[in-house]
Amino acid sequence: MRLTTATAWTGALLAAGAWALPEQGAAARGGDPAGVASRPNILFIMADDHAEQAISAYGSRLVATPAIDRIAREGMRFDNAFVTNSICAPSRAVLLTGKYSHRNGLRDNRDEFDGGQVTFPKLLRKAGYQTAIVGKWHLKTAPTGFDYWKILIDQGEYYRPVFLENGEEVEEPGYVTDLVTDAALEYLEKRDTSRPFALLYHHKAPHRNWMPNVKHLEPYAERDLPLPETFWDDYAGRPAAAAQDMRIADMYLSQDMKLHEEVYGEETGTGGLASFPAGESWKRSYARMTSEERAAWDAHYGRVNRRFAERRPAGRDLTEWKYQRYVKDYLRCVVSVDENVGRVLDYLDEKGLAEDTIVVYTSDQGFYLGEHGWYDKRFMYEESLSMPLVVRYPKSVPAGQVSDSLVLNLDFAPTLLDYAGVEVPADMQGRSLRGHLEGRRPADWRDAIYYRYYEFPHGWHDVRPHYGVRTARHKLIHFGGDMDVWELYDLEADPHELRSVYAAPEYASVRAQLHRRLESLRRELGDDAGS
Ligand SMILES: [Ca+2]
Repeated sequence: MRLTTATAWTGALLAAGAWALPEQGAAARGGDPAGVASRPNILFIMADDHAEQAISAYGSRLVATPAIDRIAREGMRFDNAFVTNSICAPSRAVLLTGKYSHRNGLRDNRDEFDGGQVTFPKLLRKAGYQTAIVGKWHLKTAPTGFDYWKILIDQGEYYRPVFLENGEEVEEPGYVTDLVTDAALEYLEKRDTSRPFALLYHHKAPHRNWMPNVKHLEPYAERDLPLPETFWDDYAGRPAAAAQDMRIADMYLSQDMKLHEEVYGEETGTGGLASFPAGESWKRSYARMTSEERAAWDAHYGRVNRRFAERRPAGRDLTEWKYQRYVKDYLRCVVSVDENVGRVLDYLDEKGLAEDTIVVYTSDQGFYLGEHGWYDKRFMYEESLSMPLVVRYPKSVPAGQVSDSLVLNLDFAPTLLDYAGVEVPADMQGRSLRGHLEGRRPADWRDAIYYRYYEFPHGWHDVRPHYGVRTARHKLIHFGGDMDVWELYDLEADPHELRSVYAAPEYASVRAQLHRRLESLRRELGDDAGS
């Protein structure tokens, strides 16, 4: 059942009985024998493509994010948090199931999520929690395990987005990040206060094509941002890095740069998928704004268009111009996300809920903000392998902690179940972070993580399928598809991963150890070989 044809499947859902009333929790049945009411509330906040480089708690040089920083300051920041497959839908399937892509069946953005499988919201709901998701879903099939859902269809729109509210289509005027937050607050306001809640509050922003709220257009208007050190990477010795189509230099002049057709003339960007009708797509996005929004938009971008028409940047000059345009819009979207996270934190304070609520802020993966000359994600290199992760729970998590343990998005489901007092199914592949959060790091914590990316040759950006292992210091990657290439990085000597030392004689023993570790991880996790 696909979500893209909303009206068709709404009927099917009704027929299938998906509208049955939520199960009643113990507390609602009278009394509280299971102690449900004393369990923590869960507010799980996930942004889309929000890189650590754009969060001030992680030392960003680019933007201030006071609300997200507050969660970090009042709880724990994880500095080595990673995803198992750096792309939108697969990351969300890992979150729900606590299982790798090869086990939950969703390997790339083309796959559909099997909603019949066990997920942590289903288990929480069975245990008496009221469960809800608002905002980005992106798993094609209808949500299961939630009492309430109000989701965007596919990627969603920045302006006047269309939501599916428990199956019913609702188009709402305004800006998506504000509207998703309104939905979250409305849900909290209407909830049953006798039972704990688990709310997944998922932003679309700052996903491509980075359309800011018109009230946030002025920041960065008159100042330029610094280029990352690796911006002009030549990809020497890294054929998969050289072969991708995700360079800022190749971004669309229409959809990404928001130039008008009369200014750019002919689209010269490949944008990650040369056959994509970028100009038409941009016109449709622009047309979604109200006349007032459009007037504010044009007041700012009209100037950008005029300056572009006067200067006509080309070559490296054009690439640097694109970088400024891209990253500024990205950061403006982040400003709105942070402002809205602040609204929700304020709500928890006002209602006296902060003490009893676990608040998680994370993203479905990291992102390139010009490092290696790129935007997008997918690669097992640090910027996209990483995800920001900060967690606050005043009742049991001391403030001001930082962890450098290797943690994964696989660990979310076991952690939240653990805190809710629900048994973690044996076939979930992550581990609870509770010990870390409460200052008791388990002695047998993992010393290596396994990664695998699949989307090739279909889909966007031409990143070759690859898998690998990362330890605290080293990373071994195998690129397949139309290649057969191994890379090895020493993250201490080469933190930007510019020089593969796979063939270097002095790394022979490290290489052999990593190969063994990779094979043992694959056996342990039940992933077969193959590229
Ligand atoms: Ca994403």
